[in-house]
Amino acid sequence: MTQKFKPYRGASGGWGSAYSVGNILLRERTPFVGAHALLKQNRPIEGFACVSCAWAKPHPSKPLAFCENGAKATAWETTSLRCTPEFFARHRLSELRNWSDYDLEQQGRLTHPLRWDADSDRYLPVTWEEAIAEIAAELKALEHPDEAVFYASGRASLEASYLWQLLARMYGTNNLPDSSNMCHESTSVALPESIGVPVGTVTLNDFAHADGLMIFGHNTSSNSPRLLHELEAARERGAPILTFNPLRERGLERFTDPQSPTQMLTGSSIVISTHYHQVAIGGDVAAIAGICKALLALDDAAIEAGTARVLDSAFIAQHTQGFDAFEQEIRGYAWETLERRSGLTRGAMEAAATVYASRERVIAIYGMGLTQHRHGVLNVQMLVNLLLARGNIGKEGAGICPVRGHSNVQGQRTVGITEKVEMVPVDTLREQFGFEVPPKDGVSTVDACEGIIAGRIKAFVSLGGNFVRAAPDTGQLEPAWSKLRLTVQIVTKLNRSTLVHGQKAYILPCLGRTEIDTQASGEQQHTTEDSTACIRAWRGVAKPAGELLRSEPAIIAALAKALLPANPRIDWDAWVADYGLIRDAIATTYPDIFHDFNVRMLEPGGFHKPLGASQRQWETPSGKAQFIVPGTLAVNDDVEQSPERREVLNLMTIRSNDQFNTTVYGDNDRFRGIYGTRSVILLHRNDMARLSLDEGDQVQVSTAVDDGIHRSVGPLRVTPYDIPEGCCAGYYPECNALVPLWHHEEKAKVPAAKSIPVTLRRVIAVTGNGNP
Ligand SMILES: Nc1nc2c(c(=O)[nH]1)N[C@H]1C(S)=C(S)[C@@H](COP(=O)(O)OP(=O)(O)OC[C@H]3O[C@@H](n4cnc5c(=O)[nH]c(N)nc54)[C@H](O)[C@@H]3O)O[C@H]1N2
Ligand SMILES: Nc1nc2c(c(=O)[nH]1)N[C@H]1C(S)=C(S)[C@@H](COP(=O)(O)OP(=O)(O)OC[C@H]3O[C@@H](n4cnc5c(=O)[nH]c(N)nc54)[C@H](O)[C@@H]3O)O[C@H]1N2
Ligand SMILES: [Mo]
Repeated sequence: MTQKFKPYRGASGGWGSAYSVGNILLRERTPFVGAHALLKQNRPIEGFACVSCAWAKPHPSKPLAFCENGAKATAWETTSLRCTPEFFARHRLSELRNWSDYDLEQQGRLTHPLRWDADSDRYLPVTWEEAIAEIAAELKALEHPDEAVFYASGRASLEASYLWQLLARMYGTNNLPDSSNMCHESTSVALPESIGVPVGTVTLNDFAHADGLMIFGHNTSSNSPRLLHELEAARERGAPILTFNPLRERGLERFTDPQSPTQMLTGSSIVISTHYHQVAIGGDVAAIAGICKALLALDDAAIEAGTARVLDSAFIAQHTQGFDAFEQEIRGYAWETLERRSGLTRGAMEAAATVYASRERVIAIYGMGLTQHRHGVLNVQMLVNLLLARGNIGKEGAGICPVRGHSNVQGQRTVGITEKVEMVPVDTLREQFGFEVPPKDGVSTVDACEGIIAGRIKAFVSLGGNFVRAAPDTGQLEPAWSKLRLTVQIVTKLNRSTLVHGQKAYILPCLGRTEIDTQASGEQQHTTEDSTACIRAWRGVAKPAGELLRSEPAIIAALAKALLPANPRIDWDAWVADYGLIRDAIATTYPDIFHDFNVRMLEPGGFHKPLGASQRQWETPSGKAQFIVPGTLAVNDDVEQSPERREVLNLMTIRSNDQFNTTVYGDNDRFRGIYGTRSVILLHRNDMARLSLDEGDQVQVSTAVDDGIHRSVGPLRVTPYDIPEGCCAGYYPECNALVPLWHHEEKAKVPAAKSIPVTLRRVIAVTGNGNP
């Protein structure tokens, strides 16, 4: 496809979205069942939960309960394309390693268990029995269970996730890193300190009652498009929406609802953000501090005028701690500093405070733009501070809303996938299954990478995902990864993590969530938890992509039987035969959340996990909600940007509208007006002028840190863009090689993929009009 760069002036959603869905159905040669499956998408009990994002599904469901990207994800899974042993007979892995992510996954669904054959450098078919026995033997041969890692991407059901953590812990390790470690772990660390819960406090009901919304660092139109319906409804009620994002994301500006015949036929659209603030990358702490400072000034004025207070002083007195220190710190910041750090004017921050102060029920939504920073935890806590100042937590229509990524990533934490022992009900598990949870914390994603690079970790078993591609510092990780003794990928499609493999390597192909899962007791249901802590049952509707595919619970149980000594309290076969028994076990481990699980999962609309904060019960050490004093306004204090380092830009890695994480559906990023290529770097025109770069120049991008490692990606096309000066953007996962492993959130260890200091070097200059 030819490359094209042209601002997108349309709304998000609308016909562009309908065409895009049509295209992928054609390209994946989606059979009728696949297209038909869309009608069952997000229909609880009779249908399946979307395999794309974790946004909540309304009850009752809408006639077409899917969005553009959900439809793409379904088409991707229900494709009629197959990646069979014949494919591997034609291609050696050394060849496949040069293929793009797109081309690899475009081969379709994997159909056979496979084992890498060193002599021919190919994957050859192997029986399930052999594969499982050999993997178990390798794991048993390790000197210590901590030499193995059990990674989980966030898609597996609650049932599969529960079995996964049990398998790892009974084997002897808490090495259970997951995709959250690269994603919302900043949330999981920030919120318990602030409000005593690890997840968001709002439900769809709150969205229906909010009279104001704020959106920080979330690209809603591409990544959780169904959330646009809640935003649209809020706008129709007259609620203002304040957006803070370095980029003017199109779907946060205008949206045409594909479900609205009037909007579709008339081409009309609705304005989503009433106020759009292009904060600098990493400028959120300063921006929120500025809004809080303006809020304090409004409150001072109200006290003087004898009018209603702007701060919710009763709430602050009764429910919170630490306000005085917080207030003092905020008053102490100079506007000039806040402006420089945030990239916003004082007027903009004051205007935001005025709008915020005028609303009674406000929800704050956020995504990776807050979490993937050195101070990602502080980013989140500042947003909570802002909500607490006006009592916007624990009342209907208000609260904090981290938008989770993978469709069950929140749920897998709920049932024990975590490397942190303090999160595990050790006593209950001992009583239930008669085993001791290993006392030592396991590894996070970053720790796992360090362990692999240092040679401490010898085996890596993945329940989904594409670790090698999703993790930071690709240039360090890949060579180390191929020295692992064992790599096992339980996946649906070929990806880079299957090709850069260990000395013994297996691919175990599994059923996807859209597919009918038949076990000894009949067709099985499974459950997930969404971003609003709502737990529900689902079932697949499509015919499995191959006869040999096994479900994730069946694969995990087979591994457990081969790896672990027999345990009279666990009948793995019975669990696989009837997932209802796994749910009974989950209910025993976590009775407060999952009592009567098999019944409640079928309730219309599912059931919600109890969350103290949404009832104003604060499960923090002080028993109160905590104001957190920022202490710093810096983006990267280890790689601080000084005026002399003006050649250094701050790079964020972003997703296009045509990808799901490392799965690249195509080369177009429609809403950003970029077509036919992902090899671009988006720059402000002033930075281009200062660095003497022209549109269309090709540059090599290097990480500007001094740790003795050269990290570079390119060539990327210089593309002028509406982005704050000093900031630039490139695509994930292509730019992951630029993220130093140590450049992560300080407490949560989430790679700081949104603020990488980089320099650019021109390698090919354009001549004339913008064409190389
Ligand atoms: N179609 C599709 N859906 C997805 C995914 C996908 O890849 N494709 N991925 C899923 C997953 S796992 C996740 S975690 C979510 C990710 O969804 P998002 O949380 O939206 O993550 P990103 O796409 O990385 O976009 C981050 C946004 O933050 C902005 N941003 C970057 N830096 C800053 C900053 O310093 N401050 C502020 N205020 N904004 C900033 C960027 O401009 C961008 O709009 O989506 C999920 N859903
Ligand atoms: N630079 C940079 N790096 C990032 C990010 C960023 O914004 N910037 N984002 C981070 C985030 S938020 C996340 S969540 C991670 C994502 O990291 P991962 O979750 O590891 O990666 P995915 O790309 O989602 O995994 C895709 C693979 O999952 C497999 N798969 C798909 N469906 C199923 C299924 O039903 N079962 C099984 N077993 N396998 C399946 C397919 O084989 C597919 O190739 O990446 C992180 N890395
Ligand atoms: Mo994510």
